[in-house]
Amino acid sequence: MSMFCYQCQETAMGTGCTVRGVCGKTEEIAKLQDLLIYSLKGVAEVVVANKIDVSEIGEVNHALINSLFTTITNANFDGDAIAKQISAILELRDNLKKKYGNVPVKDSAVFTVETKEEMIQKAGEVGVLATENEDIRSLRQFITYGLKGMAAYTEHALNIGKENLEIYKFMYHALAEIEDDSLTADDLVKLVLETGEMGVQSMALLDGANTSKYGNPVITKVNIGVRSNPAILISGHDLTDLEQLLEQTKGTGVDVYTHSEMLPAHYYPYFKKYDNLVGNYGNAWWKQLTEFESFNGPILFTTNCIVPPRKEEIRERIFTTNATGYPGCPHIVPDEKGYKDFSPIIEMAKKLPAPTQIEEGEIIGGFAHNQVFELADQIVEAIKTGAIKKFFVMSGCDGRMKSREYYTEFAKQLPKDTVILTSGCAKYRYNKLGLGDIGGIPRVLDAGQCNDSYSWAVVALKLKEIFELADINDLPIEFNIAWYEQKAVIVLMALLSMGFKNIHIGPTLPGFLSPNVVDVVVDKFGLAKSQTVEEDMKLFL
Ligand code: SF4
Ligand code: SF3
Repeated sequence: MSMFCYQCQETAMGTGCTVRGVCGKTEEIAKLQDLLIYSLKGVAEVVVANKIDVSEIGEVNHALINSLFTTITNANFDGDAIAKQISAILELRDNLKKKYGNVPVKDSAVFTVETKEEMIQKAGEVGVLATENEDIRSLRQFITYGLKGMAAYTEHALNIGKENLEIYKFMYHALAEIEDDSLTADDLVKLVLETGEMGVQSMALLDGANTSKYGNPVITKVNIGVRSNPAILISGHDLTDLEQLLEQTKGTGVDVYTHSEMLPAHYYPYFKKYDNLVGNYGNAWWKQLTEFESFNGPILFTTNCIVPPRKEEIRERIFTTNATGYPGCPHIVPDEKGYKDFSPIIEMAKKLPAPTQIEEGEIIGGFAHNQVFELADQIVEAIKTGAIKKFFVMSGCDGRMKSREYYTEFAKQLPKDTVILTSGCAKYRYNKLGLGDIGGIPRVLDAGQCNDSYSWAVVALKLKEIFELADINDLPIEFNIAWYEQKAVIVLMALLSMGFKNIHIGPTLPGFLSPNVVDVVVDKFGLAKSQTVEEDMKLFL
């Protein structure tokens, strides 16, 4: 076995990628990512052992979240960039030791490596399989993946200038705890829930950051057709990158289209003033190889998910920023004021043909918590009269697996008195089906990106209050979540920590959950795997 990774839903055979990632990750990238995580554990050891006040170590906090984010599925395939990041983390770790003293003895806090080869060799000793007990390994990885998702949301908030020091503090604490061999499985289950609680905080932080800067999302119809100008496609989740791109393309004759998880940007009032923000092109991330081809113009990745481009012609049009990276693709870094120079992308766009139309029409979204609260009377009335019998939270991710057709079929077969609450790229499985409305309320309500799953938790709490229920699980809300990468893991953990029970996830259970850990989550939280559409329809209704 040359590598081992089982962090995402597409992991080979449902158990682990051992030769090459299904995502395209090579042994080298997998190992460098393992070592980056291990280096972060060393930093955490130093911070925790020395009781360092996190408000004094801003640079380390930011490197921590950026590094965790770098290891998320489909974010970074650039080995040189990851190796550089490892060296930077080790330098920060050693500077902390010099400044704060009290060096802990754990290997993660003292090991040294110089070259990429040494890094790869060291990684062989410290990867996922270094923990022999499969249940402890499972819980440690569950927490690690939750932290990765949390880091992504925290970084987007940071880009807007918003931070919550408690989140950093928790991350160091959790990374140090998962290095601690004295912790039992029960201790780690407790830490899973604590991670979920902090996940709620990270989504709340990002929600606050996004809405304070860009306004509360409002109901919006988004064009899915094209115009005749040359254009740039922006993908990922970072709204500050979109803002800078729109500012820099203003008046240049270059249009901007969103892709995949950037679609919800259209819902924010702030972006409506840009008349060159034309619409959303294409679908979820996994369709990018064909959609990038017909888009014709350059593509900017602000976060995952990158699919390694098979054609050189497409690779040449890809730019990355933030935690993303791909070998040979220009990576745009901000100056000390946070300004990113997107002029190479704009210049490239001007020389390329306009996008080829692949769809036409509009899709509707913008149902984040504030907008839903404005419709509260209408929704409560519809529940009371029985016009709406049930809500189905179908947030999460989309992916390549054929079995994900389940979600389209499930949406189609849901009775007409049910409403789908969605967020994340999972929506592309049913947001163009034309499922109609119930007295003016669309049957698919899109709150936004995966982090906006937070909105559905807020809405559920509000409904619990309105209907004066003792238990949130007494609401007519079912959860049928599609997961793919580690942001969905933190969303799931957050829901569990909030007390939501009987959540169904699919298309498969996480490969990183060992049989015993599966038993615990089934027992404690009623977590279940989605079955066939027919079986689940019977069960839910
Ligand atoms: Fe495999 Fe997923 Fe890991 Fe990629 S991220 S190597 S597909 S488990
Ligand atoms: Fe999608 Fe990658 Fe998870 Fe943000 S963009 S939800 S998969």
